[in-house]
Amino acid sequence: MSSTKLRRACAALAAVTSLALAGTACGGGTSKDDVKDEGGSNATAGKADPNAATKKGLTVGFLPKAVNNPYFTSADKGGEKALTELGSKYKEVGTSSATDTSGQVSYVNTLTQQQVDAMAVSAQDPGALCTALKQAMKNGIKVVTYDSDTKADCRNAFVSQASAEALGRTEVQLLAEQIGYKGEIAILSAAQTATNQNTWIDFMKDELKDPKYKDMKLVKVAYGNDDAQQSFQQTQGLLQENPKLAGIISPTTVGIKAAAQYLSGSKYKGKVKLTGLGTPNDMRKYVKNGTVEAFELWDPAKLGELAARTAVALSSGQITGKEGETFKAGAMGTFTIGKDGVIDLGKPTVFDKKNIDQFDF
Ligand code: RAM
Repeated sequence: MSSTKLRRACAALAAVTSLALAGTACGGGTSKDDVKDEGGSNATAGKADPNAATKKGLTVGFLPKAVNNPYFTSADKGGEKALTELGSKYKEVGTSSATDTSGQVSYVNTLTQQQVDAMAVSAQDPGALCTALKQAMKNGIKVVTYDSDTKADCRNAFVSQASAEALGRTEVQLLAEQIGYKGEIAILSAAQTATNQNTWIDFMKDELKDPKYKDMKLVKVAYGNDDAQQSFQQTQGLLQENPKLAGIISPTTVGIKAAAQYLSGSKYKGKVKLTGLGTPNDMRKYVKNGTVEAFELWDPAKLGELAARTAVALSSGQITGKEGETFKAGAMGTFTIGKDGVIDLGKPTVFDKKNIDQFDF
């Protein structure tokens, strides 16, 4: 059996049996570092070859936090488009809830069992997927996280939407300007375990330590679980429990839309300020009706495209995920891998009534 076939057989076995059994049956497991690619190039070994040919005919599985979130529909469509252009295949699997961590683990195992070449995963939880992702990598599958990361040793690279620090700090700055640097504020987040939101919230808290925010107080972090109804109810609860609330930051497209919907139909419209991360198409009407002044986001389709191109570059051996490696991502240009295997998409855009009509996503 060729090394690739053996690796694939072991991958399938590992996904359906206990890890110990698979390990024994596969002679203790094959390290990704000693797997040679059938095409002859040392695609999975420790050294990147930036001039290696881009492989075609690969299958890349996308596993978003939740399949019914329009943000991920846009992101994954970007991934699909890029893979089609590159002559590879796209597939998407995933749970319908952003808090079904065990469901997400099962989908990692499913993709491993299906012997995909690479997977792009937006993690619902930083640690829960690790064992399954490591098993996938052990079997030669390239693992890219996008949007929401796992631990650095549980994937080959993380495609980040923007600098997490800049996102966290600018959301506080945006709200501070809107409330005149004064008053009680709250955060309406997604799932309590979401790696991306929690990282941004840590930077928000750090930003708030600056003396210029001394008259602002974070009174509560609520979780709407990226579910429209729960986010709507959490917004309602925040305002009932905190009648002096001056503003809300919602760093989730589902949360900010639901909060805007609630505020827009309430006596708080235009009085309690709302900012965070939303899509221009979701937020347009709330900007136009005076509920929301300004918010930010990146283009989700570009994030998905970069995740797909990173997966193909990894599978082609052009990069391994080490800091300093560079690769060409088609018309998106050249990207350099940063510390801990992080690749930044770029800078987010701030949307307000002046520019919102220029965007359609
Ligand atoms: C939601 C998800 C996603 C996040 C965006 C901003 O759609 O929580 O992970 O990146 O919002």
